[in-house]
Amino acid sequence: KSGTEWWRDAVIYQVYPRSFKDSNGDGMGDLGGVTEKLPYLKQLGVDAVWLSPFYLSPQHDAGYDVADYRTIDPRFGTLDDFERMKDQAHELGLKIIVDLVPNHTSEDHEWFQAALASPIGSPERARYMFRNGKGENGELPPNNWKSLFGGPAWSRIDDGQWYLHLFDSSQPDLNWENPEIWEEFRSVLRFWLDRGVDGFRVDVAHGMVKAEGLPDWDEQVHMVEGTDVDEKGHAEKTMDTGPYFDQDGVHEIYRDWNQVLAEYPGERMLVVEAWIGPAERLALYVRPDEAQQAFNFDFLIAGWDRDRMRNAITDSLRVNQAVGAPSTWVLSNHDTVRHASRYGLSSRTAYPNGIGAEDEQPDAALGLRRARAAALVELSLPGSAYVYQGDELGLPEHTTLDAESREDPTFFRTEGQELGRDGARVPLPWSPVGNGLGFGPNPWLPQPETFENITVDHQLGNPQSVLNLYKNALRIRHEMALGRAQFEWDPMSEQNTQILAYRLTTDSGDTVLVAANAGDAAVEIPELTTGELLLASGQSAVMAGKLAADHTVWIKL
Ligand code: TEU
Repeated sequence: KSGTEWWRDAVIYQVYPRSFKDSNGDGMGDLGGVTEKLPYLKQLGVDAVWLSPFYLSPQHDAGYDVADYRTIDPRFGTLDDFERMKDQAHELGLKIIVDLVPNHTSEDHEWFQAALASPIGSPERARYMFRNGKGENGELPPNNWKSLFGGPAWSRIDDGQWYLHLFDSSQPDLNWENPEIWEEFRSVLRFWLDRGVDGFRVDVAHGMVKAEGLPDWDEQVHMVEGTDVDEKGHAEKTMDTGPYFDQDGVHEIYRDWNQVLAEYPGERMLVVEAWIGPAERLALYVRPDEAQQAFNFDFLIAGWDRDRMRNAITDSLRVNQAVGAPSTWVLSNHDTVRHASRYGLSSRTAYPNGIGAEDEQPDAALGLRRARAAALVELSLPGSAYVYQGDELGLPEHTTLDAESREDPTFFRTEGQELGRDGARVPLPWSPVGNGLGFGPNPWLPQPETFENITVDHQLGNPQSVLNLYKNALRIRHEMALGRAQFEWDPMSEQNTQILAYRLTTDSGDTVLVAANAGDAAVEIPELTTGELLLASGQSAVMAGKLAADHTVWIKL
């Protein structure tokens, strides 16, 4: 698809390397495992693979704490393993996107070690956010910022200075006012571009530039008003833009990187991870001279709620059209509760950041039914779709992991109040036979019993499986080029408040009606009788001209 900006309608599969496939039996997935399973991804029908970080790291935040941006962590392999994986992917026609973590390094990075070893005011300190504390002896942190993982965002070192870390204390924030940082990241980009990567996923892409003077966080100023809130009052928080997020100056970085990518032949892309609202603010990151895509988390947090999904779709298409960028559609990632479980909670819009120890257990059957229905929405919308490894199996969250197995710093920093994200990061079940269900022996996180009957092998052999639903959806999506189709809401969406219905007109002039029932009762859809049913989210989706609750259909008109 060269010359057509492949990423505009690409389906991009997120590999979480430590949990995908272990090729050397050390309990942790690796690049060899990815290479081994590339044919699986090809068969599934995706266009590209995004790999979460595999760089040298002490793994305090599962690799989002990078000690060396140009070295592969030995747990995951070598640069040769990377080359092999990339070459094989390209031979299969799959693009490769790697993760870039520019907001912070690991405390083990040589720069941070040098900063600790150098005096206050030295150029080594100036690469990070060191400040003197408040109070008589500087014993109070420089401001009131909190770490996103819980606890304070400042830690104090021996000589009394404090350093900023928006995440774990092992992840010191870089100082993007320092030109040396700009130079280094240009060089890191070129290092991987020279090695043939097709794109980068930018971690905490809205965080590198902090507000002038590092003012205190103020709820009155920094909370985005008026977003829907679940019964725990949670959703509003996702759109906290803070004095540390979404500062106008951050766009200079994307303009700079856009130029770096343009030095290279082929169509390379940046996708930014920015948990911000409203949609208009997010669209600024995908202006023609910045990044190519931004994750659409409004769609993710909309849950299985008709009105919120509808608004998220309308807003995203509108703001992206204005800047000429494709919308993206995301249901889950390694930071959120897997949607097959989230959709099984009593709130349709349950906040995605973790099921608490005291919380209700999800209704697995309900969650799975809705996950299948949501997949047919996600994979039919125009633009680019992200599939997190295991989405295609309908994997549930592991909600009963014991404390000893957990590794996510959010669990520790909140003293267990938040269970954290490990439940969404459990190694994939490939086959029913022993050895970590085909992942490899002694997986770094134990798999729940429920994985035993939903392995890839089981699902390949069952025409009704989630895996085959994904394969069918991706095949039709490609054949009809749905990702580039014209979108319009079907009038049904005005008349009926539980139906999400839209029409897609393809380049070859076909029209597909997508109808999802996010209500509680079956609804009559006349086109079920007059049109051709292309795909249904389940065997009981359609009965007597009616679309059952929690189901989606694709109908060719
Ligand atoms: O996440 C950034 C982020 O802002 C949210 O995902 C959220 O704050 C977090 O999940 C709260 O628990 C990115 C990565 O996706 C995540 O895995 C890393 O831990 C984080 O950055 C730090 O690098």
